[in-house]
Amino acid sequence: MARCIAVLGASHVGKSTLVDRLCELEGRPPRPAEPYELRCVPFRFLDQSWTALDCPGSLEFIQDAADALLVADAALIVVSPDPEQAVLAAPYIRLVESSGVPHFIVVNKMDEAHSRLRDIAAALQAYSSSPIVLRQIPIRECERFAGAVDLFSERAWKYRDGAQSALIEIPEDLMDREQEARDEMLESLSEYDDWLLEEIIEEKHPQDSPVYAICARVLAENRVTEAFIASAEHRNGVTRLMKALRHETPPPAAARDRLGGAPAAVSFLARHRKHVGKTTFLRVFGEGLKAGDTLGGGGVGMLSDAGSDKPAALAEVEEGGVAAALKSDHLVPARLYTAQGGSEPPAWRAVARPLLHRALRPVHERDDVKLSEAIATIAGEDTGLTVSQDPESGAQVVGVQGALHLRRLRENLAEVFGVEAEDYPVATAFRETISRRVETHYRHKKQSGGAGQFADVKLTVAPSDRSEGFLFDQTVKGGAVPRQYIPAVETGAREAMRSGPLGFAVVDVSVTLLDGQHHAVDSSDMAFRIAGRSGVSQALTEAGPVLLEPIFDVEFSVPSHFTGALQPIVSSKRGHVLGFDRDPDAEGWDVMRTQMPGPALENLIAELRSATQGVGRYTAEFSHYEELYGREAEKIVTERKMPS
Ligand SMILES: Nc1nc2c(ncn2[C@@H]2O[C@H](COP(=O)(O)OP(=O)(O)OP(=O)(O)O)[C@@H](O)[C@H]2O)c(=O)[nH]1
Ligand SMILES: [Mg+2]
Repeated sequence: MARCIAVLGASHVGKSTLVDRLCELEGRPPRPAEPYELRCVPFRFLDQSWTALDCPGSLEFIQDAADALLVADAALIVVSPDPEQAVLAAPYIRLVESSGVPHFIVVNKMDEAHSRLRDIAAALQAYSSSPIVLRQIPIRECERFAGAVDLFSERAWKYRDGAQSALIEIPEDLMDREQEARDEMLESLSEYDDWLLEEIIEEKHPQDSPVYAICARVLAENRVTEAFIASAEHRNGVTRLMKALRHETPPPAAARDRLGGAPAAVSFLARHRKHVGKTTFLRVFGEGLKAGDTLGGGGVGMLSDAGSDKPAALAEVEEGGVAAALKSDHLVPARLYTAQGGSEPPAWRAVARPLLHRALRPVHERDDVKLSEAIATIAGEDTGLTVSQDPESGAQVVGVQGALHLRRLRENLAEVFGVEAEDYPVATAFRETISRRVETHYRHKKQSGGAGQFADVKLTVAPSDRSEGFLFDQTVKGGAVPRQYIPAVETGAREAMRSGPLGFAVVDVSVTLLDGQHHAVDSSDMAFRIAGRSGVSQALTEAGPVLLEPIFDVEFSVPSHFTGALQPIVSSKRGHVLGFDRDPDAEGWDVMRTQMPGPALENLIAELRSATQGVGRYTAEFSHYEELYGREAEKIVTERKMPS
C-alpha cells in the first residue's frame, strides 16, 4: 500500500524544496520541478512507498492543485513565516477545506522568521475553520532558528548542519512556553475526546500513544489543523514532519471513500509530451494495476514511473501508487475510473472558472488548422482551460486563469505542437437598437436591358421591449405586395439587422410592412428582398440608433480584509455594487455582488489581483443589455468604424 500527499501553497514558499528533501531522506534527489507544472515525486520512507504531488504555486494553476487533492490522502499547506503573508495561504486553505482532505500546515523558511510562531498561527487562523494547533515550537539561538521542541513527546532537537539533529534537553527559557503551547494543543484535542478531557481535568500527564491516536483521528475528521515548522532549504524539520505523516496520514481507502463509490483509479493530470504523446497520471485505488488491464472501458497501454522524465515501464502499480499511463488515449484527467466506466469527480474540484478570455491566431497563416487541433488537444488535458468560438468573428477564444496560464499555453503550443500563436483581446459583444418609430418608403427599381427589377415597400421600424430580438409583421391590404413576396421582405429586413448604422448587430426592433407596389413582370423575391433590406437600413438610420452594452453579474470573492479595495475597482469601471456578505463557503472571505459592463471584464483579473495580493477571484455571467449614451458610446462607435 502506498500513500500520497499533495503539497500546495502560495508561490515560492518552498514547496518544491520541501518535496526534494522528503524524497532525499532515503533516496536520490528527484527530477527537478518545472515552473508552473505539477510534479509527481515517488519516494520511500521507512519501508513505505509515498508519492508527493508538488503543486505549482501560482493561483493561476490552482486547478492543478485541486486535481491533486482529488487523489491525495493528506495535504501539506506550506506557508511563509511572515504573518503578513498569511492571506496568500487563504485560497489553499479554502480549497483544501472544501475537498475534505485531512491537512497539515507547514510553516517553512523558519530560518527567515522574524515573527513569533503564535502570531503566524493566529494570522492563518483567520482563514481556517478548524483550530490551528502547534505541534512544535522553535528553539532560537541568537535570533536564529536552531531547533524545535515536539509538543507531543516533549523532546527537543537541535539542528546540525549536514547531520542528524541532536536530541537535547528542553532549554530552560523555553519551559514555560512549551508547557503553555502543549496545554493549548491538548485542550484543542480534548474537545474531541472525553478520555483526554478527563485526563486534563484531573491534571494528569496523558501518555503519548493515546494522544497520537487521537491526533490521527481528529486529523482524519478534519477537526483540527496541526502546524509543523521547517526550514526545507536547510533540511531542518523534514524528518519530524515525515514521521508525523507516516503515523497520521490515512490509508488510500479513506481517499477512495471520500470520492464515493469505488474507483479502481483516478486520473488527476494529463499532458501531451513531445515524442511520447498523451500521458495521463493516475492514482490506483484498486488492488493494483498492470499494463494491459482494462480501465474506463479501454486497455491501459503502458504504465510508467510517474517521477521519471522519460517513459520507464512499470510492471505493476500497487494500491495507492501513482503512475503515468501512456498509449492510453481514452483516459482523460480528473475522472474516477472503474474497469468499464468513468464518472465525474465531486463538484468542489471545479475551482478554475475562466478569468481572462483571449482570442488566438497563428503567427503563420499556414498553421490555422494545426492551431485548432492543438488547442483542442490541450483543452482535453488542461482542466483549467476553456475553449470556445467568438460568434461574431469566428476566432478561437481561450478562457484562462491569467497571464501566466496564457503563457504556459502558448509555450506548450510552440514547444510540443510546433505552432506559434499570438493572442489578442476578444471584442465586447455590443449591440444597437433604435429609440423611436419611423415610417419609410423605399422603391427598388432597375432597368438595364432584359428583365428589370421592381419592388416598392412602405414599412415602419419601431423599438420593442428589451430581449425581444427581432419581430416582423405585415398589414398589407389588397395584395399591394403579393403574398408570395412578403417572406422575401422579411428576409431582407433580417439582413439589415446584421449591422446597423452604428456598426453593430441590431436587436429589439419590430418591422411592419404596411403597403407597397409590385410590377407584374419585373417584381421578384430578389427585388423585394433588396427593398426590404434597404428600406429597413434607411429607416434604422432615422430611428435614433442607440448603443447597447452587455452587462454582467460579477461576483467577487476576496478575503474580508480586501473587501474595501473592491469598491474603487468596480466604480472606476462603471460598475455598481449590489451588496456584500460573508462568504458562507470559506472562513474569512467576503462575496461582493456587482453588475459590470462587458468592457470592464477585459483586464479585471489583473486589477483584482493587484488589489488583493493576487488572491481575489470572480465569476461573471451575462445578465442583460443596457443602453449606453454619451462620450463612452461615441468612443466605441468611432473605434468600430475605424478600418482595422
Ligand atoms: N531561507 C529559506 N529559503 C528557502 C527555504 N525553502 C525554500 N527556500 C527557497 O525559496 C525559493 C523558492 O523555493 P521553491 O521550493 O522553489 O518554492 P515553491 O513553493 O516550490 O515555488 P513555486 O513552485 O514557484 O510556487 C528557493 O530559492 C528556495 O531555495 C527555507 O526553508 N529557507
Ligand atoms: Mg515549486
